[in-house]
Amino acid sequence: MKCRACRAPAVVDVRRHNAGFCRDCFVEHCRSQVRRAIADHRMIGEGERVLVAVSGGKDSLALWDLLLDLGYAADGLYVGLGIEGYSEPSREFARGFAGSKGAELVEVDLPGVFGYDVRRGALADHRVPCSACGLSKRHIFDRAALEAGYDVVATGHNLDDEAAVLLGNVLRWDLAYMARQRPVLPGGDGFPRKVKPLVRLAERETAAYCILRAIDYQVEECPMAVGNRHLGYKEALGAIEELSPGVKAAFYTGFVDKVLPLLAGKTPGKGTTLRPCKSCGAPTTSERCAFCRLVERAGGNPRQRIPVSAR
Ligand code: Q46
Ligand code: ZN
Repeated sequence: MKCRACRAPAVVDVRRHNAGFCRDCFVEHCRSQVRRAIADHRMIGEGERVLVAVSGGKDSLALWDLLLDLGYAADGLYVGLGIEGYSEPSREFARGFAGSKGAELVEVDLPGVFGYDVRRGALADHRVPCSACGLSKRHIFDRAALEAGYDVVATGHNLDDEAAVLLGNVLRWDLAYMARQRPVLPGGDGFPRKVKPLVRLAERETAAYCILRAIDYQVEECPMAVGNRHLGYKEALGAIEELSPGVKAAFYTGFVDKVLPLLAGKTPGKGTTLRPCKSCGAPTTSERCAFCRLVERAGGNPRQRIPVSAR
């Protein structure tokens, strides 16, 4: 197979585009997909400071690399989840990347700062681990970004992630969740803007990107992911994509272009009054936010501010 752009021998094939790419043209393909996502959805404005949610995996490191290459002022934020055998090596991949680029990595360690880990938080708050983890990460990304003056938080959700979440929401016709599943969540009311610049790239492409750019990343799956519904949805969509290349992208982009505009006004919480959490000041609908309640149940220490240590 030849590269679609320059006719050199191809090293990566992207079946949904029915195209192969050589190394350089594939990297350029990834850049142009990210450039287009950012432009189409007005994700990042000129001169804005970006905080990239970095896990040490392929998606977040590819995202960070792409944003830096496209000239954005992008720092990383790594949240240590205290997951044995997984969190520490993940942090080392994040540090390794930051070191190789001379980029700034901010670190917040859940056990060190808040006195609990994901497993304990989940048990204490009667949640599955991914729910306790997601709640903790969202809170920390939001607070850290606002406190440190970033304009926007960028996450590494790729096309496969978004299509799998969408499938789950569609199977239940969960209109409120569907309305929130946007490539950009606008900021305001005490929340930073949140963007997903990788929505036009599949998981296989972000992995190939890291390999071709010699980016070392955590290849192990999180041990807490076992039984996660979204993994099943991803597999199901993968099987459909095999039969019909391109259908996954059509499913997701069709939703964004045709369905999301119809869901305006169905966002959960719309019209409810937010007030500052009594413990941490984050916007919430109750006296104390869900994060502070989780921290307390897990026997940890709620914090007024998030101490970030830049490396
Ligand atoms: S890190 Fe956290 Fe993921 Fe592990 S516990 Fe679940 S949500 S699977 S992105
Ligand atoms: Zn709080």
